[in-house]
Amino acid sequence: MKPILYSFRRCPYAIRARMILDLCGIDFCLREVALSNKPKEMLKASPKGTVPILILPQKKVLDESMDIVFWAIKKTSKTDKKFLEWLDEDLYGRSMQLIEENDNKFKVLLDKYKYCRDKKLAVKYRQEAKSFLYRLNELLSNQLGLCKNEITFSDICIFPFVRQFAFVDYEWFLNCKLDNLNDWLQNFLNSELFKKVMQKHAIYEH
Ligand SMILES: N[C@@H](CCC(=O)N[C@@H](CS)C(=O)NCC(=O)O)C(=O)O
Repeated sequence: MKPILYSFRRCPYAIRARMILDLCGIDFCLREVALSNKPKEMLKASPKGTVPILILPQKKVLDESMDIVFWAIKKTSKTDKKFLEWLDEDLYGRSMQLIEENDNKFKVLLDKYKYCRDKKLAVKYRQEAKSFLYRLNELLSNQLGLCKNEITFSDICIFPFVRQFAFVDYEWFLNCKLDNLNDWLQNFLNSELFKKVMQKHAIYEH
């Protein structure tokens, strides 16, 4: 039996999970949910009701995107040593520092910026979030990925959030002259991996 992934197409945490699962070559059954009408079985498996959720064949439930990421990396590393390197202490430490800042600070400001009705306040949140973008841009000034001279899991885990932020007001983003970050963003947007995980699926009938 394949693992089941409860997902929501545009959710950045779910995009993160789908990209890693696909990159790691893990075959899974996708269940697209409407956040306004979550399947009972999904809520039974994880009452907190967030996506993504991965249900493993032995009914083990992973309901945090980073748990799904590490489960996929460990599973696939048995056959491809490249993924094992992602878990090396130094790379892992630097990656997690960025991902935690993304999830705990940048994402909060992103939501405030994106959903704030007061234009002045929105600009204030955008300004506060900008320093993280500049840091990412700086990291990309002499290497292809955020933590190494190639794309690793931190790039995949953070990209969906930068994408969301950039497209709130793409003209503003372009005016920031975050050229390295914009190139990195465009490479992801044009990748087969991203196009594949963004394919539309009918809502899971329950
Ligand atoms: N820490 C969780 C966060 C997941 C999360 O907040 N997902 C949002 C969608 S982007 C969600 O499901 N929210 C529940 C809702 O809107 O009802 C993770 O990393 O998986």
